[in-house]
Amino acid sequence: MAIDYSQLIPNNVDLSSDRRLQRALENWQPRFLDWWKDMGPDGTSAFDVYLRTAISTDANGWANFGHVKMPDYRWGIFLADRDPNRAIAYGDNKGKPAWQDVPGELRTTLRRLIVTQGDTEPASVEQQRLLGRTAPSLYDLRNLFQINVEEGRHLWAMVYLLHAHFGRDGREEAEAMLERHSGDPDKPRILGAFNEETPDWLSFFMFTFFTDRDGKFQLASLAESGFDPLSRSCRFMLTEEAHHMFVGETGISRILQRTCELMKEHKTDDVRALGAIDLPTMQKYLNFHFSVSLDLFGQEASTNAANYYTQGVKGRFLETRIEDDHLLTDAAYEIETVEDGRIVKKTVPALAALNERLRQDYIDDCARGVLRWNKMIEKAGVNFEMKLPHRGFDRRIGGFAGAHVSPDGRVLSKAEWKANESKWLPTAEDRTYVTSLMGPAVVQPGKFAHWIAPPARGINGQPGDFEYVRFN
Ligand code: BYC
Repeated sequence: MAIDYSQLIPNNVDLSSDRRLQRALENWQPRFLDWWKDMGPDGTSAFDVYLRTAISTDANGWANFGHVKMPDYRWGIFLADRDPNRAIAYGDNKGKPAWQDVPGELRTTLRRLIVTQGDTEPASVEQQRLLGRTAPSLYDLRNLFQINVEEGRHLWAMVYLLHAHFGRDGREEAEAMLERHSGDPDKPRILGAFNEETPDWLSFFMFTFFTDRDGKFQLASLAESGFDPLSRSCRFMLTEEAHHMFVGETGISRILQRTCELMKEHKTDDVRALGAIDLPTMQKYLNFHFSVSLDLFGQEASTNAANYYTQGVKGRFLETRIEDDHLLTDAAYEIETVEDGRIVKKTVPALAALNERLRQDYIDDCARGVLRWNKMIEKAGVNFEMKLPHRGFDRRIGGFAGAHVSPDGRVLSKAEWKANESKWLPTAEDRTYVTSLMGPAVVQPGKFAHWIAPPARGINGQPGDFEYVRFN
């Protein structure tokens, strides 16, 4: 369905036919814009940015490019088209028609999941708020802003669901989305990773590779929801998510490329002396962002996850393509956890292990990206391999929390951990070094900061010296 841009809130949900809902969202809109002004990309309201705006939800319509001032971006409500025959694919309600309204008994559960999902979107914009000041190029600056406006739209997607389906509670939750802030000691964001800082572009690219990828897997699981409006919202969000992970993967790849070029050219590993980011530092940032993102999948054995599945609220990644009974009542799954100072395998009911299964899907996906980085390093003639650390490394949530697990999966004493921590995780000195490379922003079209290679191609086929952002 085409999106109606003539309205204050562009949408493809026929908003004008529900005056009450329309008014409620029109009341929320200025509050969102105030939040964007205060907490969104700093000092950017006059910039013209070459952005992609969705004009319809079909394959051709969501990639429409042009220069736009970000506060004028048409944030709106877009759901993927409805399949009138869609049935719930799993759990106790398997085979029943998908719900168009929230079943009373699932109200609290669904609200909670939607709030948790929604909360991450503005959180990431807050985390990235200052990065524009130190962008390594106009191309990268534009990509940052594209991600930021789309995260804003993803917040709109969840706020629409709250307003449309959860009455007063939903409206209150929508307000609270703008009141919690990333890293705020009194009102923090809900999930751990979204209260960390994203102070530099290496962190940003790692975040968009690892943490946005959690978004991909969580959204895909929620796209299997029996609650059809949630499913349709997530389906459309996923089309945008792919670009965010592309920015992360290619961003890291371009830093690696530059580092390898300098290593070869100057026959040295010490590229810090040459103003680039050395490979061991890249590995430490990877370790940090991977483990923080693994925590986002929750506990290995979770009754919450089992209930979501049984009730038909949240499915598995690509649920309908899996060949089994989609009930899992008799199935088992092997998880790893720490017991008596050792990593042990335990077989638990598959229903309880759904968070872990999704985490495994995620790890496999991350590993494919790391393989591509390693191919690039190898092709550059450098002998170094980036590695994902063990799933138990530096965890805060689940069975590994509190244990000291090395990147290669050994349980260590506290003293051993302390003696090695600075080899595995970014130290204050590493962070100071990386920060020292950042900024001021490189704003000449076609120019790039010294520590990163140019991209292989421009956005939407644009030439290398395209003016992606005009500062006015
Ligand atoms: N931090 O039974 P468990 C994205 C809590 S990213 C803090 O395992 P469950 C994006 C948990 O809430 C995708 N607390 O929980 C990316 C629970 O609390 P209660 C975001 C945590 O429910 C980049 C307790 O521990 N979307 O879109 O099975 C940029 C027990 O845990 C954490 C979603 O997450 C944590 N890391 O699983 C922009 C989807 N982990 O009940 C955007 C919606 C767990 O004891 N959320 N806890 O009070 C969910 O599906 C689930 O809430 C979780 C947790 C998977 C997060």
